[in-house]
Amino acid sequence: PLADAELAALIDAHPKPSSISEYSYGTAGFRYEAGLLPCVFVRMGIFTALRSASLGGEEVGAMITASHNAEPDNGMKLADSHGGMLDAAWEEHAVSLANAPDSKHALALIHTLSDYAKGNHPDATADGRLPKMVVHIGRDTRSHSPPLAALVIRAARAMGATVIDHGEVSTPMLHHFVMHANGHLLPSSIPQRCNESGYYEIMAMSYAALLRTGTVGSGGKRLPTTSTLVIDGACGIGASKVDKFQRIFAKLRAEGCTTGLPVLHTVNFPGEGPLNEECGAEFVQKQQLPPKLYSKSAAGVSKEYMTSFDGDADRVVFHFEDKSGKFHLLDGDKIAVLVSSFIQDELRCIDPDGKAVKCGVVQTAYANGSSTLYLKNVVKTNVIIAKTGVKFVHAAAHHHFDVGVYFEANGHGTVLFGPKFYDFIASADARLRGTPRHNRANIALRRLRVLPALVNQSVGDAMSDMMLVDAILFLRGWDLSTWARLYSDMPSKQAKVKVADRTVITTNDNETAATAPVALQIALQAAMDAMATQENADGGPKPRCFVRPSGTEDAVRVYAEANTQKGADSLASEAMVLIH
Ligand code: 16G
Ligand code: ZN
Repeated sequence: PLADAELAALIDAHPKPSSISEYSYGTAGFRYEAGLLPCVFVRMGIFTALRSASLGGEEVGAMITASHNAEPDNGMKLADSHGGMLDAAWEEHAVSLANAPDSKHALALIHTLSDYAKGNHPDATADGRLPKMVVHIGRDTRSHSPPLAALVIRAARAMGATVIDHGEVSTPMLHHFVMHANGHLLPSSIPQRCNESGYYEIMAMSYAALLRTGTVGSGGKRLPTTSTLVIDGACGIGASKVDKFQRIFAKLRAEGCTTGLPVLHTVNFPGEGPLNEECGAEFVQKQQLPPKLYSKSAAGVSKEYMTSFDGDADRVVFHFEDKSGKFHLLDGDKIAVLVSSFIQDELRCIDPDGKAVKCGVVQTAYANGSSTLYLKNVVKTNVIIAKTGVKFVHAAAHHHFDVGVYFEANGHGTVLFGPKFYDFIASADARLRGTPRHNRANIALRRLRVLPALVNQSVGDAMSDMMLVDAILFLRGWDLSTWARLYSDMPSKQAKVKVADRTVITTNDNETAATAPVALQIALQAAMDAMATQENADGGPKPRCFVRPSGTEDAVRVYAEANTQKGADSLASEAMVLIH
């Protein structure tokens, strides 16, 4: 029996604001100005409990954050029991519950969902009670996050759920906790650690193990230009967490593990400047500009080796200033190239035909054409273009590949390792046992073996991606300029157009072409063809332009790339005119 009266009172106390006609679940959950959210958050506290019950007591999570948005916004990302994004069918239930007109309608829905949960798990339900429910809650550093989190917690408890409140954490940490809480879903080679210190420990140990493989025979060189890594925390949660993580380095050093450890110098802590403003991954990647450094400790800092996180630390990009003071950005595409070529090279050291494990990269339409061409022609890997948004690229990587690397150009990404990869490691382990440690296949095996723990497989993770990239650069003996030179980005231009109704524009599955209005795509294609003739570049990627309705904002987005900045700008302007 549910505590109907208590639930109704909570729902009634937080009615739907009159300015909202319908809450929508965007690409990454609910995201609104903080003042509009109490209504949704109460209902999502109830909802997460129901989701956990529907999975027979598997643990789920809710993260309170608006990621790279400005400080006044907040939002919620939901984590399913495997640690990844909420199941699509349940997104619809979440939306229905968020929009129920009053507590009576909401309760009807709550009863339907709880009956469904009971029906699915008859063994787990005693005297008509719901199965066990466990909900993990995390929040970012926004000033309104604690009261909003308190609402979610109250509502989940009113449902009878056990709530584990992790306090201030990054989004990927919350996803990690949920993934690790459901130990039976975790590959056996990954140690189960469902708390903050365990999260750091797994990452630090696997990172150090990866560096150590550089001391024997192959690679392992830290250049002076990579000895200090400067981390722009976007004045958000990531900065505080890197600082805690860094303390483990001190322990490693004390234990004599000094090989190649860089100094992590964090700047832009919470409170030092406005969240995500003129700093952080979103600003740096979209504006193609270096971040403003708010911290006092940033004075005179070297800009040769830098990263920027976004406000909830699930995105990372790298950047540096060269000797002439010019700014260079290494975005998610560059990370995909670095990581996928590294993994593939190591796999080939054990399996020269590359047949045992199917590797591939998932990108979105925003991936720079040069990166796609490089992946296909130089890395010689499979490339799939999927719809924008982590839930889509993640699903594609999981579905198509045994080792699936996905990165959005904006810096969100990770690597997924499937069962065939783990089998491959187990059989290589048996075959290579007893071979000398400097044997290249033996080294490759030790490198590959630690990756599933170093990488956060639940979702993109700025800290974990940063450590992975740093380790690969160390093993390759590269700095950011060597990495940047792998290929040159095609000049590109992004723009957005406010329209009365963005839904009149529809696209194909991966958003590379518009399907309606029909005339729009014909005109875009003509513009691309004309640009190709005009620029007349041989061999390289062709000029490209696409438009898509945003999944997070009331606008249509435009992307264009060409062989010159002028060409990209003019293609984008043509597209903007066509949309108006
Ligand atoms: C969300 C997505 C991000 C995507 C962006 C596109 C997640 C966690 N985040 O922020 O991956 O690039 O939406 O926004 O999925 P848009 O649809 O407004 O262009
Ligand atoms: Zn984010």
